[in-house]
Amino acid sequence: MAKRALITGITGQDGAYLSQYLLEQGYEVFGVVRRSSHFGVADHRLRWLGVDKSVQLLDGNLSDLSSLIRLMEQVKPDEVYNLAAQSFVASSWQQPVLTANITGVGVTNVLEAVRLVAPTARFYQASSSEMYGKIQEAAQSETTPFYPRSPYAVAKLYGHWITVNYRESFGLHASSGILFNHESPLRGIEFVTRKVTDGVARIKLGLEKELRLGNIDAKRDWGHAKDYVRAMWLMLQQDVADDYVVATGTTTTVRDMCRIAFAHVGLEMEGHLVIDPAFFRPAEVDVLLGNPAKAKAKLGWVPEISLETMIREMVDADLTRLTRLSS
Ligand code: G4F
Repeated sequence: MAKRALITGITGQDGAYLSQYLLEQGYEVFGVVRRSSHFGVADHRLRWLGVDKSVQLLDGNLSDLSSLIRLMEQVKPDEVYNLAAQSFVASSWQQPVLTANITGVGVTNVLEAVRLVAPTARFYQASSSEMYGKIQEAAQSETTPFYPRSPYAVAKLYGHWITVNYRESFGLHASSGILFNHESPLRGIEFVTRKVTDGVARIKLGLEKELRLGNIDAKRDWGHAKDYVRAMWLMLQQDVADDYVVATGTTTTVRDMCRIAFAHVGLEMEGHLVIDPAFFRPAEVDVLLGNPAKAKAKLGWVPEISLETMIREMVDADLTRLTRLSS
């Protein structure tokens, strides 16, 4: 019988790529979606990957435990992937309580539903490298102490530890993937890589003249979402649940990432890039660099797509989209 996977956050970047990956493995895929009056908009990423007709979307909400309990009873999942969150760091200063409720306490709701209804299901929590914040070690691994620097990171830290706690308290097969930044053409426009690739495509097509960014000295360890969803799945195939850093092991400044995007369309970024203090954050994570040695050794996971290849793919996808829109 086909395995059944339930994904919260299925309409996001990772939810779409994970759905595609699990369908390729022969899974039946179910996704939790927040009810909205904007019918037909939420599943655009699933449509982009051509998997919208192959997944079943069900109404539910991370802040409503009873909806999650009902979904567990209905789906009877073998694997549960908790990807839903208020995931934009900058917004977490504007909506700190919502971020705490969904990105933090929401994890407990999903874990409770698993514990009460589907205790043998394997659980994946989308933890984040943002938890390292003001880094305590040059390359961050599973043993590096955390120092969160935003309401988002504080909420993610709660989600991480409640996952560890449910594993230790109730013996759930609950794993936490500490994923470093991961991007793709399906990335939301508010995140810096996609903002850059969209901006570069607009400038190339003559639709805009400038690209306004905040702190371009920040450094991130960027990988491709397609590679990273494979690591999520591998974690749930292990006999014993555990926590894993998923990263490339290379860090790059926003400035250099930007340069790759401009160079791809034959432009110099200097004439177009404007530094705008509006995009600076109240507290910044200056540098993130992951050490993925454990994921490599235990999961056999290695990233396959480089930053350069990914940024070029994103710029090309934005050029295609904008050309279609403006013709
Ligand atoms: O792309 P970002 O918004 O991603 P951030 O804050 O690192 O968080 C992302 O990765 C985390 C994993 O580490 C996830 F947990 C989280 O959900 C999200 O997916 O910003 C990256 C860097 C920051 O240092 C930011 O200050 O880019 C800098 N930046 C400079 N100018 C900008 C901009 N970021 C954005 N979004 N917009 C700018 O104009």
